[in-house]
Amino acid sequence: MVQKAVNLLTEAEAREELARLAQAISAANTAYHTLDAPQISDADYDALKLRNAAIEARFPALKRADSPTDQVGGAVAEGFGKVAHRLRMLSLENAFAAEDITDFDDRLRKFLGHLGALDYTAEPKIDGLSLSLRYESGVLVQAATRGDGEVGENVTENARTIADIPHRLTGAPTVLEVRGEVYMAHADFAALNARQSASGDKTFANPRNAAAGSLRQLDARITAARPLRFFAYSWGELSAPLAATQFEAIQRLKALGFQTNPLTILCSGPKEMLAHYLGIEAQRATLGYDIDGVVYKVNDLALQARLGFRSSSPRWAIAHKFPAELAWTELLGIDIQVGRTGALSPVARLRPVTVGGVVVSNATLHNEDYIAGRDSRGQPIRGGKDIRVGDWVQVYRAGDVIPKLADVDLSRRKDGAQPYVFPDRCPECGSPAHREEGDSVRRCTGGLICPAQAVERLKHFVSRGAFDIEGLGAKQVEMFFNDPTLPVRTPADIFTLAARDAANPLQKLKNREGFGDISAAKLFAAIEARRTIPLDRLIFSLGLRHVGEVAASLLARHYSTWDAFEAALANASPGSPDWAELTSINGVGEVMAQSLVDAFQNQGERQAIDALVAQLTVQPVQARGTVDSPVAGLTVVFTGTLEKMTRAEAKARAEALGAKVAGSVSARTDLLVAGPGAGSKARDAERLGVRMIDEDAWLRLIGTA
Ligand code: 3BD
Repeated sequence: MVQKAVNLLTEAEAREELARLAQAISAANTAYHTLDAPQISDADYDALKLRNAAIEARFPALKRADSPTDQVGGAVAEGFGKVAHRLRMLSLENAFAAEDITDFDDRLRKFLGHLGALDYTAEPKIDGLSLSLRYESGVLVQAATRGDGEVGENVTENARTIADIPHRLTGAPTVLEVRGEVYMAHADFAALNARQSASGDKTFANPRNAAAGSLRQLDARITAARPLRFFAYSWGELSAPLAATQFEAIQRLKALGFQTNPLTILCSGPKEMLAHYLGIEAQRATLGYDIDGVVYKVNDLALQARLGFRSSSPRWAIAHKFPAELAWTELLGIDIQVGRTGALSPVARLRPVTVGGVVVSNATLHNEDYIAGRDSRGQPIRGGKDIRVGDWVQVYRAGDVIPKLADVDLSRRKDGAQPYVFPDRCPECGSPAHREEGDSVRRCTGGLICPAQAVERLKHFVSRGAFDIEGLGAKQVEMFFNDPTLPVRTPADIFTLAARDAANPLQKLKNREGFGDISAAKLFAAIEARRTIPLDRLIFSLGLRHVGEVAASLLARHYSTWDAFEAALANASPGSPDWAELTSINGVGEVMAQSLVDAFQNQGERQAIDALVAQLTVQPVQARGTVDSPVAGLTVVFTGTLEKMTRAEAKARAEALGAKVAGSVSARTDLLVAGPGAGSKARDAERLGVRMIDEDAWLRLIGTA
């Protein structure tokens, strides 16, 4: 076939050809990876890929969601491509006690002003990993892992090898994202481990790890040989609604060809939910796959929409977890780890023991009071029993978090066991370790001269919400920290790495073990790409005590530019105008303000910060108006009786639209929404000339009347 030159293609022709190429390349990939039976020659395959890339280069706007450029294709793939979820993958709130479930139901009914019982779906919580599948016109075009909920990994080729995942759907909405859990059944897991050990390969600790390890194989042929399964339980972007209720939506997914969990039922209120929880718990051991609880979801999708979500989890769902598994083992020793802020954290070194299918050899001991058997207020915990090296202790795992201790068995305590003496010097740098009034932890006072603090600060610096430099993770940071030729001891050193490597003709990074031409160049490029950084990320990356991601964002939004932020902190001291401004920021308290001021007025810290900023271009952050709505940025007050929704719902909705909701009317109020029975607030508004509207006008204003 004679092909038209790329530069002669019209836009319509290009679009058509990209669609054809995506299909052809995907079919070739499947034949090669999944079926292990290539249907076209390598040269033809390369020609297709090249043509696709050339068309995309000329028409970048036409690049498809399932572009072959982003797929894991041949053996050259170095890692998975990133996929930004069009709709965020949310988290689930956890509950452990029955009261948490009745509280949950009460909270929702109050929020909605609902007097009768609410209906919920109840389904087992599969202990696997979540996956989002995107179908366009009924064709599976992309599969992405959850990642951090915003950005996941493109595992399309791998997902195509899972038998439970249909490649084509009939009768589906044009755009349909199906979300669910990838897991491995017990029998398949046992057989896989048997095969692995027979072939001398590593075995997996539990089915969840086996599922994760199998899905995240760069070579889809390996995934294809692993018996993965998939249950659909939710959805993302849709071009048309699936149904009016959660239960019907799941039935619709089943009708489309997905596996849905057969233990999904409808419940009316907490009594039935708890009964189903006990029923599922009783079947847990015989299900044939791991579950770690039951998930309840409000059935009516219109109510789900009204309930919305806060920060990252929906208000309308909750996970009721099964009690954690427990195991007794011996405490071999207590190690002290030094964290980013100097905190000395005691860690129990345990004789390895299996807890819920995972071998545990460490557990957190929190702090010195915890070891001594006291809580932060000096009240006894564990009945006041302290923990000594050599004791028999009970460990448990709750979710993926680091294991904890539940109890200590005094009857097995060895003669002569001594109470643990918490160190008063940093085990890493020898500096005094102080415990401040009101603080539960002891901290190393060495600051950046303490190598442990410096390394942890660097790890934080390159972490996800901070600089997030590809190819420079915790492991690489530790390597570079102690590197004789290319040491990285401060954040600024990261940005001089390439220049220092270029200036050293003898020991190039690319010639080292674990590196090569490509990986060294990639690392330098990834660092270069972060030389321009938004102010909020920069502030968070500094890793200052009490300054997390949310605070960093508030600070950046308030000061907008690095210069304004830096000047304010360099000049602020309690009582000064800069201090007053700093602490006036909603969400910034005295403790955080002091931590910021301390850092910016400490010589060592200042030097490190200045050297870093000298390497960067800091992007200003917009003050407000990130949400595009008629009420974004307005300060709104609700008063009187609202008839269409509760006060809580009105507040949540206004905040979701970018408005600030205040409790009382002042000169700074932009809008008073007054229902019947409005009293003093309406009079205040009138006196101050604040605009006043009724509930219906409010609903029209926000476009939901
Ligand atoms: C399951 C969120 C919502 C759609 C948010 C309500 C947190 C893992 O069987 N429903 C299920 C299961 C998980 C779910 C939702 N329904 N979210 C659900 C879920 N039946 N496992 N999850 N997830 C999925 C998560 N994963 C990793 C890290 C943090 N959160």
